[in-house]
Amino acid sequence: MFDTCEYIISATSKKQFPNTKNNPEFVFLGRSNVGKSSFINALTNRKNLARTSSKPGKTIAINFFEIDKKFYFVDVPGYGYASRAKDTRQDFGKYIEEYLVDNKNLKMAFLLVDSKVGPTNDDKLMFNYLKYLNLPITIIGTKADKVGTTKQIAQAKIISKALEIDLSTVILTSAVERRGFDKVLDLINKNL
Ligand SMILES: Nc1nc2c(ncn2[C@@H]2O[C@H](COP(=O)(O)OP(=O)(O)OP(=O)(O)O)[C@@H](O)[C@H]2O)c(=O)[nH]1
Ligand SMILES: [Mg+2]
Repeated sequence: MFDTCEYIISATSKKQFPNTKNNPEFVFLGRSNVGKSSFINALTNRKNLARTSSKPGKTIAINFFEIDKKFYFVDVPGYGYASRAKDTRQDFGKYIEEYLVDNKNLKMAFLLVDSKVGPTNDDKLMFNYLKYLNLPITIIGTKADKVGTTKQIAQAKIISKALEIDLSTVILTSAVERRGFDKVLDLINKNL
């Protein structure tokens, strides 16, 4: 577990991005309401590090968290939230892109998809975009507690097939049941 988890800033433009001192960064992406902020809280074992909400569109800036004074977790606004004004959505796209492109410190993009729903078209677009940027990607299934125990593997297969990736690389997690995080922590440790 981590000793310190510190909120640094909510950035809405590139010039607000903090100087991460060439330390490793890990970003969590996914559609709105998929459970990104809850995931970060469960992963760090903190209740309210990242703000969560039952209403989609809670996270509206890129939030930086400094972990153990030596690496960063980055929580970004979710995509695919139709009710958001169009110009706001374009702004989001712009600064998420500014964050992702040419970011040499970014060790892993965790793409979160709903375990039960599987990858949506937006998820596939994001996955392809991350691949195009040559970023290391890990697919995380969220809210696995909503999938019956017997259906877990079948759901993971649906995700791996839809994205054409190896089944063994899909990690199903539940922030509610605090499950699946060991594998994620392993991946993070391997990239430090
Ligand atoms: N059952 C279940 N619900 C979850 C889980 N993780 C998150 N949720 C719920 O899903 C909703 C959205 O969670 P958030 O963590 O705020 O989602 P987000 O992806 O950060 O959303 P945006 O900030 O809008 O992009 C909340 O009501 C959470 O309680 C989970 O593992 N299981
Ligand atoms: Mg959020």
